[in-house]
Amino acid sequence: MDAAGLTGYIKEKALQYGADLVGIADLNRVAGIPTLPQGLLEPYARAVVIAGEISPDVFAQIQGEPTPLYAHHYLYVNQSLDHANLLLQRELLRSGYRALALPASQILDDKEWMGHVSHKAMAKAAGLGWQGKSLLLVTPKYGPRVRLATLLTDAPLVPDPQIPNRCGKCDKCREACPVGAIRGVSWEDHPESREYALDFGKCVKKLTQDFAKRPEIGKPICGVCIKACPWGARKK
Ligand code: B12
Ligand code: SF4
Ligand code: SF4
Repeated sequence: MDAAGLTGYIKEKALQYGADLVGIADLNRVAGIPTLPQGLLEPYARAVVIAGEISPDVFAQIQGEPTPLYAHHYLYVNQSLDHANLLLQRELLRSGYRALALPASQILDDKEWMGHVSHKAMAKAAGLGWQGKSLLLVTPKYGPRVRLATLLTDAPLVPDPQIPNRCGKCDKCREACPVGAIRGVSWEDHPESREYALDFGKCVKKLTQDFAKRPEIGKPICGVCIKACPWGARKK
């Protein structure tokens, strides 16, 4: 199979395996990005990034705080993305390429709050959307109402074009945040630091010291800045 044929095949499989969106990133686009462990991206040239929608009806119930339904739903979408990613990993391994499926939501460092690599940055590099003022990945179709997972490979897949930032003058996530963590700043490509976009400590404190300690939630989740984004509003 040539590169275009393999790219089409992998994208088709991603959708069949349950992803709602799929894109290909050239890893040169994220050169210098922090990873755990350091040098994680070195053997690879491309990333396949998949997204799974969370229903707008789940967010309809969120009024300033997460709900038990969202706490269940987000875990289940993570699992379905991990499953799709493993099946895609198998496709690439069987075709003779290296492939490493990274988990949708595994925290490796709970002081710096880091996973293997930022799926948001990878998704942006794969043309799925842009990192909005909330720092979330905003897609044209579902807004930030998606969860993400990344598969690293050396297969010569054809990269997708990137989408420029479309936040414009919108400020809705900043207005909605219950602790005023979103500074409301914008950027062309990506923020120079997490702290530049967020008062990060305020968000972490609310999620870990309040929401995660509620027995019916039990996880550091929130969902308020996701719900606020007009790009994620129901389209019909
Ligand atoms: C740890 C973690 C948290 C921590 C820390 C969050 C944070 N902002 O980093 C806590 C518990 C607070 C948290 C909160 C939330 N999280 Co969280 N979290 C993660 C996790 C597991 C790791 C994040 C990580 O490693 N960040 C590292 C930092 C450095 O990356 P970053 O935030 O993208 O910012 C940098 C890069 O983007 C970089 N960058 C971007 N492009 C480029 C290019 C180059 C060349 C360079 C050098 C740098 C660069 O610039 C930024 C500054 O350095 C990811 C899963 C994953 N592996 O990605 C989920 C993830 C980011 N979380 C997610 C979500 C939804 C949330 C919450 C809304 C909670 C919820 N589920 O309701 C909030 C949102 C908070 C917010 N506004 O950002 C989703 C985001 C989905 C989306 N549409 O964007 C993810 C991707 C999980 C998933 N599989 O979908 N989370
Ligand atoms: S996750 Fe919640 S606390 Fe954190 S920035 Fe979004 S709205 Fe604010
Ligand atoms: S709510 Fe508005 S400012 Fe925030 S991420 Fe969405 S479009 Fe951007």
